Amino acid sequence: MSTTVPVKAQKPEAKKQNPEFVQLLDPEGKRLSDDLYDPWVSDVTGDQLASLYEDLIIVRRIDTEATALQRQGELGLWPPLLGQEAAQVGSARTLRPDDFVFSSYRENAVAYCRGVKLPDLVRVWRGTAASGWDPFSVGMATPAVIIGAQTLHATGYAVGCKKDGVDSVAVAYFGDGATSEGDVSEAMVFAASFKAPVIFFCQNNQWAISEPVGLQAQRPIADRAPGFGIPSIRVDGNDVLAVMAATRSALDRARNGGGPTFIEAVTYRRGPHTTSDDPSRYVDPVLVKEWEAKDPIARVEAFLRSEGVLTDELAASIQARADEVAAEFRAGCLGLENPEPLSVFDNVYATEHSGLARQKSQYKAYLEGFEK
Ligand SMILES: Cc1ncc(C[n+]2csc(CCOP(=O)(O)OP(=O)(O)O)c2C)c(N)n1
Repeated sequence: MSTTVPVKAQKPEAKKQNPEFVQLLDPEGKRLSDDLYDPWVSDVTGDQLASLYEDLIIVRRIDTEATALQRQGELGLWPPLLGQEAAQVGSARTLRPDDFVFSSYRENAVAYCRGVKLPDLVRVWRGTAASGWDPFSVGMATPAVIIGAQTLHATGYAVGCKKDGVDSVAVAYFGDGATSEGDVSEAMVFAASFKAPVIFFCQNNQWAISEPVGLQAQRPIADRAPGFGIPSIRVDGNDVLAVMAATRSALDRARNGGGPTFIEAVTYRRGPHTTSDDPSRYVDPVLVKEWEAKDPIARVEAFLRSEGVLTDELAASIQARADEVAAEFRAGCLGLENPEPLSVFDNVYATEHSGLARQKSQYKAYLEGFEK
C-alpha cells in the first residue's frame, strides 16, 4: 500500500519535545510531534518518506561496496559514513539544484543526492584524478580535505549570491572536529557580519579521528554559533525527518534575507575514521552498540511498516535496487582509466611555469629509465 497522506505524528495530543534535540522519529520509529518543526515537514507523504528510506539504503550500500573495494586494493582510501546517512540525505534532499554545497570528504551521501556520478565518487580515492567531478554540473564543490576550509568557501559563495540578488543558499558540511579550526570561526564571523545566506551543517559524529568531541567542546557544539550572532538548531542527526525539517527552516531563513544558521546534527560514526584507521584502539564497543540501537535506517523502516507503506515486497525491491547500484558503482570504479603519468603536471598553474616544466622533464626522464 502506498500513501500520499502526510506523515503526521501518531498522537499529536501527546506532545513530547526532546530537550536534547529536535526529534520527529524516535529510535523505535514512533512519530513524535514538535510544534516548531512539524510544520516544516507537514507536506511529506508516506511515499516521499519511503523514497528517503530508499536513499538511505542505497548510500549505505555504496559505502559498504567502497569499503570492500578499498580492502581489495582497488581504492587507496575510503572515509566511511556508516551511521551518518540520515544527516546527509535529510539535508541534501531539501536543497534546490541552484543551491551550492561545500563539503568535506565524508559527505558521499550528499554527493550521491546531488547527482554526482558513481565512478566520480572514487576517482580521487583510486588515484586516477586530482578532483572527482565538475562542481558546476552538480552544485557541489569537490571535497575539502583541509579541515574546515570549505566553510570559508561557502561563506564567500553565499555573499556572492546575495550580491547577485539570487536566493540560492550555500551549505557547508563539516565535522565536530572542524569547529575547533580557526577557519570555521572566521567563516561564522563573516557570515554573521554580512548576513550571508549560508548554512553551517555540522555532523557531530562524536569523533575527530580518535579525539572525542567532549575534549574540544565543553558545551554542545550548537551553543557556539549564537556567540557569533548565528542562531543554531540541535537536531537528532539519525532522524531523517527532523534533519529535513531543520534544514528547510534554515533554507527558508537564508532565502528570505535572515542570514546564516548553524545546524548541529547529532549522530555517530560507527566505523573507522577512514579505512586506514583502527577504532578498536580508542572506541568502547558498548558505545557503538548503543548507537546501533539508534540506527537511522531502522527507525524509518519501523515507522513505514507501522503505516503500511513499507511491505516486504517493496523492501525487497529497494534492496535489489541497492545491489544494482553497488554493481554499477563497482564496474564504474574498475573501469576508470589510469591517466597518462605526465598529466599530473597539467592544470597546476594557469600559465606556463619554468619550475614545473623542469620537474616534468625530470620525471619524464625518470619514467623512460624504466623502459630500457
Ligand atoms: C587543517 C587540517 N588539520 C588537520 C588535518 C588532519 N585531519 C584529517 S581528518 C581530521 C579530523 C576531522 O574530524 P571532524 O572534523 O570531526 O570530521 P570527521 O572526519 O569526523 O567527519 C583531522 C584532524 C587536516 N586534514 N586538516
